Amino acid sequence: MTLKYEFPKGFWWGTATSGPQSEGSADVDGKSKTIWDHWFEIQPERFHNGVGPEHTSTFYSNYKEDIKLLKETGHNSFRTSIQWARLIPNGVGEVNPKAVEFYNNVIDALLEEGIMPIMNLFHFDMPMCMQEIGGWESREVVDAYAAFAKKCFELFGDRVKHWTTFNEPIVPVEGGYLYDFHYPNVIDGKRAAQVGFNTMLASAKAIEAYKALGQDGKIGIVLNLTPSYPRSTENAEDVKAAHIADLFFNRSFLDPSVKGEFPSDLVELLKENDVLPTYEANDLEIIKNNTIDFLGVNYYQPRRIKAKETEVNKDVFMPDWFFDNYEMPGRKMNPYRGWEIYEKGIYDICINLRDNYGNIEFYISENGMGVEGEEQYINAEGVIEDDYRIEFIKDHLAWLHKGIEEGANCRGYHLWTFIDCWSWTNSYKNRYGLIALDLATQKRTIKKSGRWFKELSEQGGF
Ligand code: BGP
Repeated sequence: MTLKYEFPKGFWWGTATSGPQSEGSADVDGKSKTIWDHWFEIQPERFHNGVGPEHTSTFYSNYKEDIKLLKETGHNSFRTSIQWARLIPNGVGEVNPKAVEFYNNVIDALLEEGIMPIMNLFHFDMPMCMQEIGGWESREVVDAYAAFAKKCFELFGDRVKHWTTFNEPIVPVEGGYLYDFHYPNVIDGKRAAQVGFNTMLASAKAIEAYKALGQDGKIGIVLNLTPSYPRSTENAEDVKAAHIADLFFNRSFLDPSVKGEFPSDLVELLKENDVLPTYEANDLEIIKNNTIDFLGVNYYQPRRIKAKETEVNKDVFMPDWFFDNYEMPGRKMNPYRGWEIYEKGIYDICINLRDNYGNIEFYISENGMGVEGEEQYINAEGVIEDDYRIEFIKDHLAWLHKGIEEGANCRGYHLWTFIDCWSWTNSYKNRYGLIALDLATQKRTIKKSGRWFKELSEQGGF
């Protein structure tokens, strides 16, 4: 069969999930609380339908069967995360043997099925004991995280050859310190800047620890890139506003991760507004010397930006002082999640990485479509016919293919997600999986997209 879109040999086909969203067993076998467990205890009403982080799928107890389903849906690679609160329940010190056993079993089972594990070390899941001493505002936590990362490399690095230090590090900054959708629900741009800087430093320190061990693998970071498009490219104020949004939400982590340096215009802007984070003498050198080997790109949506038109409260520094979001007429929306669908964004990312970031090796580490009420698409055989998801993937892959043809160094495509999973404050509102989960019975049923994904992976394209 001739394929219209054929991807390079050895392309990574798979999905991503995270420990806190899939493992369940939140308080089993010595795992301590994360900020999510804590926040749900004190404010359950902030979670969709009051469904908290203990209601995930049951990967902790059911990983063997789930890994068979990975195989059945054509995965040759898979990303999940190691929960810090499970491996080192006090944040520092003693390692939990039950957690070591679990992650060893998962890694071995993946390898037995010929599925390459990509292990991530932080997916929004700050151990509560670490938050209590300041979370990412604290240097002690930065060092504790680096020690946790080193422990993971020592324990699992003989088999795991692809690591990522963080998933979407900008999200806890936005959610926890700017826009109130993660614990600790602070709204303060100055503190946000410090949290962002310390997270970046923590990533570099983990990379430093990895390199010092001399293991023969690669280490990277997963960033959610949101290309920023100005309302009008002819309006200098719109262009400037889009540039500033790009500095805050993309380049704040992309530049130091790939190039080892923060963008000078971002530094200037923070300085002018008296919100530059504090740092120690050799922090910048650590960041400079410990850049990534490869990048994971999560792509969901672009940002549409216009010059600031609305009034701002100048009491607390916020990125929003410099731009407004622009509701571009006619843009295609995912009505459930409220996110714009703009397939070409994935191509623009390819070209940006090719031209401005040394053509860094990357893979699409998340892309996906969250849908409510998928039960309405169940056919007589009990299978969800999610043709919209297949179309969504194809449309993005077509643009990704074009980017690769034009020289972008992309090694794979991972969908979010494998089995429908629990999702932060949205809980089970939006379903993203190749496999449907019945939360009450824990029954898994492969969706039409899951069958199609296997074909896609086996053919190496479509
Ligand atoms: C990404 C996260 C995932 C996942 C996904 C879908 O930002 O890395 O953890 O949740 O988005 O988003 P949501 O669950 O908010 O709909």
